[in-house]
Amino acid sequence: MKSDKSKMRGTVMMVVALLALVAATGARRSAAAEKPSSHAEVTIDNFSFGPQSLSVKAGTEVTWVNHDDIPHTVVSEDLITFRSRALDTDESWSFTFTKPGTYTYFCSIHPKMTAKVVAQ
Ligand SMILES: [Cu+2]
Repeated sequence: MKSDKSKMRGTVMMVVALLALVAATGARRSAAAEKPSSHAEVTIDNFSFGPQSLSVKAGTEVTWVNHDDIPHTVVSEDLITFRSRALDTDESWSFTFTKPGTYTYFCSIHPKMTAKVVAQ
């Protein structure tokens, strides 16, 4: 009888270890699945940024793509947080918004071009 009991305990331990392994694998999978969703795109077309207001989760990488025939830049209102080089046709530039906040930006070549990214 004693050996039966210890055999059972061994089986229970194995099941617990298996469950822990499954849980760990699931956690790793969901962490990996979050990566692609933390990316967003803004297009520059006909002298405007689209969308005008982009809402993202903090940690999201935003990529701007210039579809115009003339160069544009992407510069934060405070001139410090981010500042792209001049983007020629079909060139892109990315910035990751690590901190929550509202980030208004503009094109330094055409300062009337403005838009914002809201990171939550
Ligand atoms: Cu511009």
